[in-house]
Amino acid sequence: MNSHDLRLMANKIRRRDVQAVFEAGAGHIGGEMSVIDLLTALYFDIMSVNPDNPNDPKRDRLVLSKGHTALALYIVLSEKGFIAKDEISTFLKPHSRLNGHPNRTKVPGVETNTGPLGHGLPIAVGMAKAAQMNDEPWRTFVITGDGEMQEGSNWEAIMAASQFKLDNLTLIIDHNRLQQGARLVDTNDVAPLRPKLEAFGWAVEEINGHNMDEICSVLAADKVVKGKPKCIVAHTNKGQGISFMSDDVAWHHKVPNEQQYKQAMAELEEASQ
Ligand SMILES: Cc1ncc(C[n+]2csc(CCOP(=O)(O)OP(=O)(O)O)c2C)c(N)n1
Ligand SMILES: [Mg+2]
Repeated sequence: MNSHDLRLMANKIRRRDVQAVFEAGAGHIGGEMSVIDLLTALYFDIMSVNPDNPNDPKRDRLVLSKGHTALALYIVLSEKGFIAKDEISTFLKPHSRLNGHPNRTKVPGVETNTGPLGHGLPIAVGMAKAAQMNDEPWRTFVITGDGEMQEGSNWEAIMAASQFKLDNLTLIIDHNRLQQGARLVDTNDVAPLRPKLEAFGWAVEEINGHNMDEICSVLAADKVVKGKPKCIVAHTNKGQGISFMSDDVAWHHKVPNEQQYKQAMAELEEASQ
């Protein structure tokens, strides 16, 4: 897909996400809007995955460590063909397999159960280590929230990845400057992230996490730095694409009312023209 088509796809995924949150009466809309461009680029440009064979041993792996934004992943997986598009309307309903956090035993294409923050990166380090030990070429990607980087388990995993020289591992930090109920700067400010990761022996790049060209370029296989794990600090906005949600901590898990829903859809519709 070229970057124009990737942008249209991300816009479509945003609209489906807003509709699903509105209909379900729950979700993590802010963090979903912030991660959708990253997920779209990964699944439609970067990763080698096969919806007809979700467990292909040679597939690339994506761990969505910020599992509270599962809905965004479900919609990407439905657009990619892993699950039916009309299944999205079951999100959070009784007996649906599309729970508030992703479950690998239920949903094809989900690599790891996540939700408790701070677990995805350690698991991804294990995946990348397995590929390295077996001399396999597949890559492991993991997306964490920036608030999530306050979890100590991440920093143990960061040390291990560097020690093991896991250059097949890419950590993408969705750096939207907000966590639940507060700004990072007012709680436990992990920024700036680049010098910390570099001090731990990682190769670090900073990008605009809503610019498709930048995302695709930085994630391309030819950007791998031999012997070093890679961290992409993706500068993003919580609520990206919707004016009244953007950069507002209230929209971590607030649900739009009917008027807000209509306005959000109209803004996204306009951006797709
Ligand atoms: C270990 C753990 N503590 C608390 C929570 C509750 N929780 C869910 S999302 C969230 C905030 C996450 O902020 P961030 O990582 O910045 O994600 P984003 O801004 O992308 O939504 C919290 C505290 C959790 N899921 N896991
Ligand atoms: Mg955040």
